[in-house]
Amino acid sequence: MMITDEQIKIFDEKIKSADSIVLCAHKNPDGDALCSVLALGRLIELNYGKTVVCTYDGNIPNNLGDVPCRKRIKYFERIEDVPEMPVDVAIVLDYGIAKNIGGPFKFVERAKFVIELDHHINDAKIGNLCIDDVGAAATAEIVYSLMMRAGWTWDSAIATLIMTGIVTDTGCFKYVKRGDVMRIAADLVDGGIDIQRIMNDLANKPRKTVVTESASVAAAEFYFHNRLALAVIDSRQYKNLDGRGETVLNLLGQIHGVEYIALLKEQKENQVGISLRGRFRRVDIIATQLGGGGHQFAAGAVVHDSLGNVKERLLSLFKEEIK
Ligand SMILES: [Mn+2]
Repeated sequence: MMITDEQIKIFDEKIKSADSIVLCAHKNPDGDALCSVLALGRLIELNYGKTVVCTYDGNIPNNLGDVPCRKRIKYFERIEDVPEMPVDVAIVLDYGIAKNIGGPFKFVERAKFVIELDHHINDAKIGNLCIDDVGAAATAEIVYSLMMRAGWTWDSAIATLIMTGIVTDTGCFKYVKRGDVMRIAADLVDGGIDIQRIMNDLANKPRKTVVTESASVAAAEFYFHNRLALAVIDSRQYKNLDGRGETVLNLLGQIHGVEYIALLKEQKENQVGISLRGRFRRVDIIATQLGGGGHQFAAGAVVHDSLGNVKERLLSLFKEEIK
């Protein structure tokens, strides 16, 4: 994707004339969502001399607790004078579909102008200016492209944030489809970024999380001649989880013959979070049928029903898919 001169011009004009700028991404931010918001926020402060408000809803996992500028992002309900705060420009990053944004969406609704940067497939864009690229491996890649095209100055905090977004969304370069993101990573490494340190900081979970994840793996069930691995984390164990239970998905995905991996998380009574992964098998269609979405081989949904009903429904969808 090429960011056009026209897009740069509009971005520049809107930011220059804005008195209040709010940034947000999807609820329960992952590395790409969180770091893209923080990187673009810092870039605007550095290059336009403007103060921005970075917001989120849900939880930020512990393993992202040490990313640069982490303290700059605020839980949306803790932003002072929320009811009155006018919003000139809202920037939504890595959001997928509008309802994924959660609480901060009220800032977006109030905004005079909305800018979006995203790499999700989305038929209902909310931006007045859309700097999207479905071929990008991470939204952080789009932030980098914008920074380069605009000729902005940047620092090591921004570089670390961009690299963290890239390594988390690419599964440390496992899901890379296009060389661009490797070239960006190469430039960041030459600029002094230490990938090993970033990976080390990301491997930083509470012990109870790893214990809960491993118990869920040990109790996993297998269906359709072992092609589907299905793990569950019930509401009692859910509070121990940090992030999405990525380790459960990764471990089950290492089993010979497993093509689909599903993790059901009972977030509370009658609310189940579903994470789906496919090993060269699409799972986004099933996620969409459950009211969610995501990427081809990594998708998810939240269903308001009992754990038993959700499991039954998921199994019947997989039965259709696999037959
Ligand atoms: Mn992303």
